[in-house]
Amino acid sequence: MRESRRNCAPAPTHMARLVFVAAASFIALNFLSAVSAQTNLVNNGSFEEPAVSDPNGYEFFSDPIPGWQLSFGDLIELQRGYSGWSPADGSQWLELDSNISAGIYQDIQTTPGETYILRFAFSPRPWSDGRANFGGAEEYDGVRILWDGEILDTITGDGSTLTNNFWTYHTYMVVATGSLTRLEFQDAGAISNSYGAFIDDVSLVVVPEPASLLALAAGVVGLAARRRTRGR
Ligand SMILES: [Ca+2]
Ligand SMILES: [Ca+2]
Repeated sequence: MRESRRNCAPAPTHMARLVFVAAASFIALNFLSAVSAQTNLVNNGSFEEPAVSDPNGYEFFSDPIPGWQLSFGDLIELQRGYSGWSPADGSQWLELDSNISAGIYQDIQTTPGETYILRFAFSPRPWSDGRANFGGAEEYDGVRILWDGEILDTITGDGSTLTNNFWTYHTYMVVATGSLTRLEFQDAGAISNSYGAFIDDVSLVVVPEPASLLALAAGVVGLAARRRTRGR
């Protein structure tokens, strides 16, 4: 067996596989840290302004608030510790069904042709505040995400068994076609009833340019080569 194996292409050694895995992990980690180091282009993406001062933990604000404007709906509702529920980031989050269904948007300066990573947290509204008892029951809460007027995705969730916010993060790669791009979130719940989807921690960052990723990859190849030389 040993003899025939020698005549074939050499099987990757354990060390070679380890180096490959280490290199791939190194690239992935550096890519992620390069992305996270980018500036968040979304203004007030965590909905921390204006600060909710109502002791009940929720407040309705007139349109607009810092960074965000209504595309439809009447008021902008922010919550802060309402019913003991937790934010995804900071202290506050936004409810997309305030008095009635609402949509909010922000026009962001972008570079045509550039790729960005959009990320945000979504939670259906928990029913633990007795929502079902005061006519608030609906099958699901939801959010529709629009980039430059096009629907990117629609996410729905059932909060009927939740006792606290249940945040999930959603990430998209988007490309800008103009120097100003509209990012919009619309309520996509079953009914307009003043109970709806929560969003928080919205970010948009530039994807690191291919040139810097190539430099990274070159660095990894160099590292692997040095290891091989040392191993001989
Ligand atoms: Ca927040
Ligand atoms: Ca609703």
